[in-house]
Amino acid sequence: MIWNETMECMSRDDMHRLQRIRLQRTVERVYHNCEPYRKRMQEKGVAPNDIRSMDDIVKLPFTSKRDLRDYYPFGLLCTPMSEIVRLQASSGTTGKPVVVGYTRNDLNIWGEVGARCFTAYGLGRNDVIQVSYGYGLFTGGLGAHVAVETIGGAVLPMSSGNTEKQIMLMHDFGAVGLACTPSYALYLADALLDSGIPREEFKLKTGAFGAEPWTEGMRKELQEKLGIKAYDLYGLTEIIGPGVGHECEYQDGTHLCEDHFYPEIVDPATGEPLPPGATGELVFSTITKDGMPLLRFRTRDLTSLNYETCRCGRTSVRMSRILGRCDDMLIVRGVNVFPSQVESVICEIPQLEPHYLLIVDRVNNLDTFEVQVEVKDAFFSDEMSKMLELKKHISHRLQSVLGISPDVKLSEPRSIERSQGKARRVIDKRILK
Ligand code: DLL
Repeated sequence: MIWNETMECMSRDDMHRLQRIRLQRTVERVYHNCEPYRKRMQEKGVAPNDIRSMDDIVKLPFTSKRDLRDYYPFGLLCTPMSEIVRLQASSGTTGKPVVVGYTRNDLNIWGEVGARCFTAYGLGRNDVIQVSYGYGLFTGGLGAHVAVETIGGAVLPMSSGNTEKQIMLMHDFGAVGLACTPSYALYLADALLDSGIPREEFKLKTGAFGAEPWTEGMRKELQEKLGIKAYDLYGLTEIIGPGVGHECEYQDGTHLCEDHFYPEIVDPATGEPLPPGATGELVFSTITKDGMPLLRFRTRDLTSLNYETCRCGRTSVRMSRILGRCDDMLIVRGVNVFPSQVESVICEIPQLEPHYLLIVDRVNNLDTFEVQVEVKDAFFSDEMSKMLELKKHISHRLQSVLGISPDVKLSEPRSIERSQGKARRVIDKRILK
């Protein structure tokens, strides 16, 4: 099912034309209504009428999380406060949060793009959809909420936590859709098993998972454990929240709502644009938002874009799974390591649970790298030789994928801390030294 066929299946030429018009309008607006943008553009020697085609976008300065911090809280708003009807924020690792202001029109856009996502997952007006993303300043809960309301489904606003109740209501209310982080979905899957309620008594068939990187292996695990189809939901606070992109029934790339959020891929080190298909840093320009439009925002997310028409009929560009964030990349003994690479190895080994933790440290000027991973109940054994053999196998697989060999520590079932929101997978003790 497609929510907005005109926009989602438009020819590439028409899309380009629409994007150009919308970009030009946005550039005009930020230039005339927002001092920091005007200053930056003047410094770069670019004026609104220099943007004649989409290719001219590279003339515009980048924006980054740093700018949102520097102009905290409202310095990047392009409308008077009287037009702002909602504030959301994302907590950074340090200091002040990143704040975003939405006008009524921005909230309508959020509902529209969210509706595209949930429709693409096959959900509709007859479905009860449980939203177990956190409600509050985090955009997950309220973003998924407005999406479900827009498609006319019945939203069950659970927020995260209170797992027993989550399972009870999922069962009693016959929830068909579940929206939460993939790590929380995994937690719920285990809780569902523990509840003793037969799986056939649940109506769950669709998951809308995002807010953190996850792998194909994790998808398989979730689909099997919950008996559902698990779809990717992508977004970020600065751009709007969940709804920037979504998978369709073919689960073959995340369609971006590019009539609202124009994507580019650049070299994360130099900022130079990369050719179509190349992997690099995703950059977004919002081209319809009023409250706080962002031009050329550096997401730090690493991915690639595919402009071929999808089998579902949508022409919208598809991004591949987020490999990780530039700033999540660990450099261990000079080798680049992404947590998602470790996850893909763990998910392909049947004796392991997809619960893991990477611990990096520096001892005597040498990096140490430990991967803790849980062994499944059925395989956990007191027999030393069995466990040693498994450890060797994991080390060998990690070595061949990562190019370095971590110390593998097998943990007992359910010993690694579970997450109810975004999972914390990495402890880098070197940062504290
Ligand atoms: O996580 C918004 C969101 C809520 C998206 C619910 C999807 C579902 P932030 O807290 O600002 O916003 O974090 C944004 O999370 O730049 C990515 O690094 C990561 N991320 C979000 N969705 C995905 C995904 C929300 N589907 C940051 N796959 C982004 C991989 C994701 N990473």
